Amino acid sequence: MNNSKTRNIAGNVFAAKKDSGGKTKTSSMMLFILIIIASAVVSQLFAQPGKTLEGAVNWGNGKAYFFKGNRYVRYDIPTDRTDPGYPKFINNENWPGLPWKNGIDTAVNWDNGKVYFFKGNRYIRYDIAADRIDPGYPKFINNETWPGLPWTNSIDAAVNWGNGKAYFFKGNQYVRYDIPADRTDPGYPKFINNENWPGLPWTYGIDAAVNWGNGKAYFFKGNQYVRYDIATDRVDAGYPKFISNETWPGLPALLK
Ligand SMILES: [Ca+2]
Repeated sequence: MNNSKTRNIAGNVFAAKKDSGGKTKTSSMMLFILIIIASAVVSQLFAQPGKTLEGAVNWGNGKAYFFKGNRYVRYDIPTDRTDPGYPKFINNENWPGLPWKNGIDTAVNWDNGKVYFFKGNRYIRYDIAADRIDPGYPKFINNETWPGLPWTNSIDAAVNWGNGKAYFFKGNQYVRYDIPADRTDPGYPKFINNENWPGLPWTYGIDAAVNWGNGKAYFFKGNQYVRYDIATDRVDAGYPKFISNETWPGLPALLK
């Protein structure tokens, strides 16, 4: 079916060429090229960018932020819904000093009044009280700034576990970072698997993770999420679920 279609299109083009004069031949070829360019542009415009989150962070004041592309939403934790007026754009007005307008890899609240944002091979420290990034950033992700972290770019997700440890995820691996000692714990990276993360349905490519501050953490991948119970150290029953307006009111608007 597809082959014959291709043959017909090719045949028509050939016939058009054969029948046309010189000038018409050139213009029909240009039209052909324009159609190819136009279809490429249209397919880019309508391409599903992937309904996935890029970052999630608990701000520690009853609000959480979710990032995707060049936009973000503020989520109200007590009422469990997206605040009115969101999504908004990531810009210098909304995030003073943030050097990036899109594609945040991950963000993590360090629980000391600072939030770290990561993008590519760099990161920044954001001061919650001052509501702007600290001077001297961005810095590079390396062994001096993040001792023991085995990666220097494109962190998938990071979450503060609330017990002096934070977890960083990249690909099929993760590390546990000791916050007071400011270094990666020995023995890491380890693999993301059912032994290390009981009940987690994914072994690679975590989009985002956030500690909800109530003994639960959420992990997001694609159009799904799981709720992880920190005390029992396993995914709660009934997960994964889909990210929808029922499970995360207002959040799907960010993923469009
Ligand atoms: Ca991410």
